[in-house]
Amino acid sequence: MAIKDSELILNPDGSVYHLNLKPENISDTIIFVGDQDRVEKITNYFESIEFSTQKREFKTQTGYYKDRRITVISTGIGPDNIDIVLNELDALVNIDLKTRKPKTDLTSLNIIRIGTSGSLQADIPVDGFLMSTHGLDVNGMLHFYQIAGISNPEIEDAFIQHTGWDKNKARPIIISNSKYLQKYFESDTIFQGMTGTAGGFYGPQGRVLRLPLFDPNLNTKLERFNYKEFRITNFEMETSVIYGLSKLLGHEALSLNAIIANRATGRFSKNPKKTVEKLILYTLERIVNI
Ligand code: R1P
Repeated sequence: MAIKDSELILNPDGSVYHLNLKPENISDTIIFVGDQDRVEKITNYFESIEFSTQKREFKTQTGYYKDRRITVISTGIGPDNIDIVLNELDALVNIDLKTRKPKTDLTSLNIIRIGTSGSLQADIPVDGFLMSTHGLDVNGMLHFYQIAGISNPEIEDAFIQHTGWDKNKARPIIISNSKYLQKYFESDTIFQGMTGTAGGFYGPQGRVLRLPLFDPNLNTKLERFNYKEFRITNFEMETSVIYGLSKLLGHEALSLNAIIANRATGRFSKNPKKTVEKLILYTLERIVNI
């Protein structure tokens, strides 16, 4: 059955509603960044750019780096934006936009996030890189989908017990990365760990300006969580939902983090732009081998 106009919204030119993209505008290798200004920091390294567009915070450029066709897209901040970006990108490759029907021959995208993040562990320093082996979802967005087959209840239960997680908050969900992509990006120079994905920057990540927190000890509990080989290394706002929706839709996803703050030591990078720049180069050099 055709998907109704109200459910899959297309612009008058046939592009998808928020991203303003048509199927031919994107590669199957896609870099996600949060900040729209980071898109050109990446595509400045490209030999050529064949397509650019922007609507709201969603800026997209597609071009070539060392003969590899790559799309870079800014997602803006937070899990809610990832819901839009991943569903619309998937529609571009896996739904026939003319007949409005899902295709039978599905395409799997390679999605690599280059993000900034705060470390929760004293031994993961500012200006380091971290690859997320898992996303720990503490924001609840994924509960609107059928996630039973992709979560890790054993580690989640240990986390719930360790933190005394309040039953009125959404159950935390743990989703693993793409092991297929991980092997192209792991090295001695990049830490690995479980990344907490919060639905906000201040309270949800334990920052106090004027509002008291529901659980003032939550960050300490996160820092101390230790179950089998799992510990929580850092906080940001997109990874768990990129991992969750990618798994559900059949895409490969990997999140790479430039650590620009250390919440355990209270330090902030003296040159976060340089750290992000180095992670961009690290990523581009490896993406061409996929
Ligand atoms: C918060 O300042 C934003 O920075 C981090 C967080 O995940 C959040 O999106 O990532 P980006 O630098 O990729 O946006």
